[in-house]
Amino acid sequence: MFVRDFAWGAATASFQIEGGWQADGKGPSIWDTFSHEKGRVFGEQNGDVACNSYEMWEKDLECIQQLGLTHYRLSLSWARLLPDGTMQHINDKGVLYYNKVIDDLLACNVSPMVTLYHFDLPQALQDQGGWKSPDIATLFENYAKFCFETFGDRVKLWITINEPYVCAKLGYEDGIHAPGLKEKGTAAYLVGHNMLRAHAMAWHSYDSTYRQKQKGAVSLAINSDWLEPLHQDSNEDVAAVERDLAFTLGWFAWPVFVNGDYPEIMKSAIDAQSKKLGYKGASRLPSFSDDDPAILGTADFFALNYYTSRKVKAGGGCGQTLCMKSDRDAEELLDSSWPISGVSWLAVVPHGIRKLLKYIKDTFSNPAVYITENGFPQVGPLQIEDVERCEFYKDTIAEVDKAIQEDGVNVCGYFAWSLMDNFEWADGFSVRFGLFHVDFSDPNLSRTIYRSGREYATVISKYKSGRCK
Ligand code: PNW
Repeated sequence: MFVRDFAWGAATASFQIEGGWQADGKGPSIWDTFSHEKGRVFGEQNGDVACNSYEMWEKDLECIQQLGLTHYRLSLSWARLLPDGTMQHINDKGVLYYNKVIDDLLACNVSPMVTLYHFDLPQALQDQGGWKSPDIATLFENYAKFCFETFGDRVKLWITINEPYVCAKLGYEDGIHAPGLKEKGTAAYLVGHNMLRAHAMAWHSYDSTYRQKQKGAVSLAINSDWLEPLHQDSNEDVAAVERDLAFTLGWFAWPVFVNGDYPEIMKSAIDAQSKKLGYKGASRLPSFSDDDPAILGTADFFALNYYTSRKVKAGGGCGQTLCMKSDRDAEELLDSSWPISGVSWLAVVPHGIRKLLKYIKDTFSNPAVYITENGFPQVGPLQIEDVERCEFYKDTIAEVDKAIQEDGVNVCGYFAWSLMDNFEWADGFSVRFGLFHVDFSDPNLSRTIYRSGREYATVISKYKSGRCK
């Protein structure tokens, strides 16, 4: 059963919805740069306008009210608040904008969950090395402190960094997200390392300076698929699952929740591969030193983004060159019995969320868990009657319910991705994750509720009614 104070939310991210990319003194972010380059995003689309939430926040609020959400997860645009990423210059208009959003939410009895970083680094910081530079951790800490100071009297749930795995892998290994680098087998580990340092410094500063007064909670959002061996009875496949989990969920969850360090299996696999390929120099996976902030214990809850599941077997590397895929020596496959959604990476596997939640409970000492993202994409012709997505949410929420009731997982909230159709990164506007449809061909960018939005509202009102009139 979902308890009365269970958080029923929907999530968005600044770059994906706001537009106003140059409005009122905002500085450019790496996604502005990236999406303005040819060949990066589907149809050469960009986030210049997106859902225009910068000007149309009231419309978003109407959607939030229509769903009856108890919580709304949004992210702050670092470059809207601090145009060059540093405290040299504070953009008051940006502060005003987020103050209004937060105040309006609270006036409607909706609690904000605020992400500080959701993929959109100020370009000025990228120009100084971005997440590859160790200096980024202090710059992020200063930005985080500024946000705690400015908004923390009203915001009680914070996410420092959204999906460090996706930032590092897609941005620096695969090159399909900003900043579009393909420095295989090296940069992503460094980026992940600096993200962990940055996250930990922000958490420590909240803990020492703001917690007592503001009484909030801070975590980082970790994305993970549920992984199963291709053949249950194959020891090789079982071992491949363990490696793959270490390289995805474990990469960020081990340091924060288990022992302050990367999983042993990840460290040894990377070093073995370096040796095999004659890679000279320090380990490609940096180690934490005494000068680094303590990483262990720097999360007040577990924030999970879950979308899909995979079957795993050993192998699938990239030959004699360095790459993460060879390091992990695990190949992810789809199961033919799992339906594929509109996008190739998202197989529909609702039972995976229950298994993953149980795994998190058992592995990380039964933490409080917020499911900070989960959703289903639509591509091709618009279907306002999105029956497949309705099934997806119904089945997934039922699995979360079982995880709570039967497995005793301490799930505190569920956030659907996303409140409305938006800029889906490299897929532009061609992939729609919304509970509301946004008509991007209409100058008014009108929002229309999907059937899944109506059904989600019914679910919410069943458990909690009358919060938002
Ligand atoms: C998450 N992939 O990112 C993000 O947090 C959201 O901003 C995004 O819109 C949502 O999932 C849906 O994609 C991902 O290619 C982006 O595997 C790409 C992938 C996974 C997650």
